[in-house]
Amino acid sequence: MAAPQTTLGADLEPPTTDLITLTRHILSRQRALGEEASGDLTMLLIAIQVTSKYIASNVRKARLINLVGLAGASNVQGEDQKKLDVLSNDIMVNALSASGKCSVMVSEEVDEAIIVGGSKGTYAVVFDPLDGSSNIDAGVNVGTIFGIYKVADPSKASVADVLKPGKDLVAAGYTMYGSSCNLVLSTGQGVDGFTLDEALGEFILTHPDIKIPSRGKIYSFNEGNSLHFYEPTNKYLESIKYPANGKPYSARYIGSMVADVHRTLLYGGIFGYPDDKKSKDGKLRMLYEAFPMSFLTEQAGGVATTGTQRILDVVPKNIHGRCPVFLGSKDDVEDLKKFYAAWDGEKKW
Ligand code: AHM
Ligand code: MG
Repeated sequence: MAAPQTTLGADLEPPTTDLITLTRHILSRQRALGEEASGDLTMLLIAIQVTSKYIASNVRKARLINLVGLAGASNVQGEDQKKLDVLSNDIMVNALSASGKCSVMVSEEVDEAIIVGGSKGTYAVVFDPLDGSSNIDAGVNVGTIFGIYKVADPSKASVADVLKPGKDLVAAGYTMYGSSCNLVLSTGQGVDGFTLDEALGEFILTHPDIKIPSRGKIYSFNEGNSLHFYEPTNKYLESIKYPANGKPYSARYIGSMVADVHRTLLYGGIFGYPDDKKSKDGKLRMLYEAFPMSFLTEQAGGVATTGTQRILDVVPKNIHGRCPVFLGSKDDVEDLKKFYAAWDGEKKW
């Protein structure tokens, strides 16, 4: 008997002859700004995309080249650093320093802000070189998150250049190292997603102008913490698990913010890492986790809140500070906010 046939391939399109690479995309955005664009942001973003390719290559080979496991040190938050955390950090610090366009850096893995001596760079970059470390050794998706601020006077570059609210970011993005390597970027004119074509060594525009659906069907929280959650968070979760219409939301939680936010941007729904009775500031770091992801979310038409205030309005007091995060589809996050608005309890945020 003949094997059953699939229809795969019946309507395959020939390959495009007009690839939009990330470099081409960034250059076209620069050209659209005309004379006022110096090209510095372009150079900086090109440096970042190279670090993403290099980190992606190391993540993929990690098990084979003895890059799994702990590095034997801990970072300022007291977390054990993995070898890949340290390597990814060094890759980014070296590339950004060498770009000549960056005079201040803040990394999750480095205690103090890094001031690049003698740099005339007019930008500051905040980053988590490899987010989702707990997933690294299991081969689960991890990612790099970055945000970019303008530096007013590079000769006086200081930590003050990054102690600014997320609404002041000029660009933000992340690279997800997963079944495919995706770089998602916003320079404040919407959000575009690129997929690394490993044969070409180029990020190709595959997700132009990402818009979050106004409502989703997925919630993404670490419910193992619900014992500690404030009442509005738990009540909201109840409302989507036992809804009046009998159609509960699905739960998806990878435990890598980049992967959970990436899915939320594409499919819609809500991602949350709440503050709670035990962790009054939540877990996620403001500068290099909450702000870039909130910037991308808003640029894609979604909402990002601490439960009671817009995340991008928060002014950070120190570079490794944390804040609660609820982000995603507009209608879903607005529903969550209503539970906080109706609550007469107190929380820090
Ligand atoms: P990390 O920067 O140490 O990797 O921690 C951040 C990660 C996020 O990617 C993820 O959303 C969260 O921590 C997961 O935390 P938990 O394991 O408590 O659910
Ligand atoms: Mg992180």
